[in-house]
Amino acid sequence: MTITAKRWITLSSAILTFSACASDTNNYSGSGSISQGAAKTIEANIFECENSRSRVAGIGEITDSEGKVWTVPAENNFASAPKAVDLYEECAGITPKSIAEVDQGSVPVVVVDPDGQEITGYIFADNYFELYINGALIAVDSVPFTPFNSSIVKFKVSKPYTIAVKVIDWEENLGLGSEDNRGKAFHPGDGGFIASFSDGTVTNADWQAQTFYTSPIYEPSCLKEVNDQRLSDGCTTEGTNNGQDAYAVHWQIPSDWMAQGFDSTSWPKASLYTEDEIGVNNKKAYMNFIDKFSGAGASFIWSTNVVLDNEVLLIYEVK
Ligand SMILES: [Ca+2]
Ligand SMILES: [Ca+2]
Ligand SMILES: [Ca+2]
Repeated sequence: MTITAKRWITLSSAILTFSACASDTNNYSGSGSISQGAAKTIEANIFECENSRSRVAGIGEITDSEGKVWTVPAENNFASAPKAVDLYEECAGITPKSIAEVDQGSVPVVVVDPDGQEITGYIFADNYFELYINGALIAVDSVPFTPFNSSIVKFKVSKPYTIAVKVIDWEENLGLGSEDNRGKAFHPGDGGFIASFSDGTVTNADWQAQTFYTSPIYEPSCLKEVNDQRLSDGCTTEGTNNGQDAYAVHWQIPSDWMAQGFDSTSWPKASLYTEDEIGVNNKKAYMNFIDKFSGAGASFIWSTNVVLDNEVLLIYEVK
């Protein structure tokens, strides 16, 4: 059998293309699983905004290089879990100018321990949070993506107790970790989480933060790991108009991560971010209640990369 010249060229270019892809993926040597390109949209939009404008909040699935399927931006309980009461939520027309205008007495109390202390929490997340106390899901954010909102929760619990929060920096380009923003079709959005509680607990560097989904990554060799630190500070955070082939790294979340007693001692400490870095000075959902956030001594926290880490778990034990 003879191979014509034309057929040989087609074959060899196919081999070259394949090895180029394979070597890019092989540049990644970390503990996660790597996928490339856009996810398949599973739900086009899980949130409708009546009185304002919101980015489309979809959910997708993507298959990694070994055939495992991952949900992006993250598995979540938005559809089924109780929503936190809104401090500020433009889609629902809830726009108080300060905490004094909020009827805090009407916020339902979730009982974790019947003889515990009643605690009020004030929360702002870019973009979405799910709050667990001692493994019990207290409430989830009422707005998954935008507009930016803020929340109030109440629960009854005895010390010591464990706060566990899943935070998601939502994405428009599912599986690609990006959104259409600042003139770029694939602009990597950023995250950020801040909260204070009436027992004096605040978000700070004593919390632990671990990423489970990092994207967009254009050159997997930029990723590093040191012990349990999943580092992407060597990776670009620039937007692009050609982000459709971006990589994403996924790590499996332990099923009992939110439980009291879960061993997170190897996780990194939370990284702190300023209000300027998160960009909240034009967000009324934050500024109208700033005395419950930075004014209460709380800091914005996330994992080590507030731009590229899109699904982050936060854990803190209140003594
Ligand atoms: Ca939100
Ligand atoms: Ca991001
Ligand atoms: Ca964001």
